[in-house]
Amino acid sequence: MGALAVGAPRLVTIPFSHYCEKARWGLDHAGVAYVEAAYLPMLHLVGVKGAGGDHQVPLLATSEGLVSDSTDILRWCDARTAPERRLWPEDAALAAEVSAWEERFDAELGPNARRVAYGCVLGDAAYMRDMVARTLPPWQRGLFAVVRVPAVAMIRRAYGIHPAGVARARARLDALFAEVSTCLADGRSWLVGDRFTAADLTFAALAGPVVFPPELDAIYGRLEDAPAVVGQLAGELRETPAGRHVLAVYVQARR
Ligand SMILES: N[C@@H](CCC(=O)N[C@@H](CS)C(=O)NCC(=O)O)C(=O)O
Repeated sequence: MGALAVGAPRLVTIPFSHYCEKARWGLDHAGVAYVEAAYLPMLHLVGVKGAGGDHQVPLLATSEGLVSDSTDILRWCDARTAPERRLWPEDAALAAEVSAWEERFDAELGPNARRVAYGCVLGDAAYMRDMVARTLPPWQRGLFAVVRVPAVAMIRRAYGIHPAGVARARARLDALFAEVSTCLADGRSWLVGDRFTAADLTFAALAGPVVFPPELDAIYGRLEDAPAVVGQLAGELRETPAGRHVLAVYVQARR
């Protein structure tokens, strides 16, 4: 167990990480007040280690201890939410279905969406600079201007951002979107049961960087201003039922 936070929980993030958006959404949905401590990639280690964590974000430091994975953060939120707003239904069979989707999205959608999205934008210095400017304090913007080239090279290495890797990730993304589209083909509004759950939240949050819902403009900027490859990617995914589900879930459950 790491350092205990005094007062409101502190959410350590890389602000444009989709796993961090998932955690933020869970906290907002539960009505939990928190303070976000946002860091550039690599610099996030200062925030994470300082709070007593390992190396990944999101990390939630609470007065009861650390919660160090986006799924555990959603569970932590659920334990503080009225039953009718919980992200896992009370019914055990439905809850198991929610967990099955949620775990698949964490394992398959998160890494592949990250690879595809970084593949589109990492090489665009102006886009990256603007995203950093939208989401991080001035001193980190200044630092990014100095370290951008080696930082981008490290991100490329860490996540395997090269043409063949990005193409493989895109194929996996398309297969997962096709599977979700099939699940939605009976006209259902939510992936499991008759209300919003952790399955919808996780799918929408982790697909955010490739579908570009307008609710994320404060982070990623407007789709019209993004590199043309992003417009094409988001346009193609938005034509699928799964892509439309991402947009609909953001409208209905995130505004
Ligand atoms: N399973 C983790 C995945 C989180 C994750 O992959 N975080 C990335 C950012 S998107 C990270 O912290 N990368 C930096 C590192 O690993 O040091 C979760 O759901 O919280």
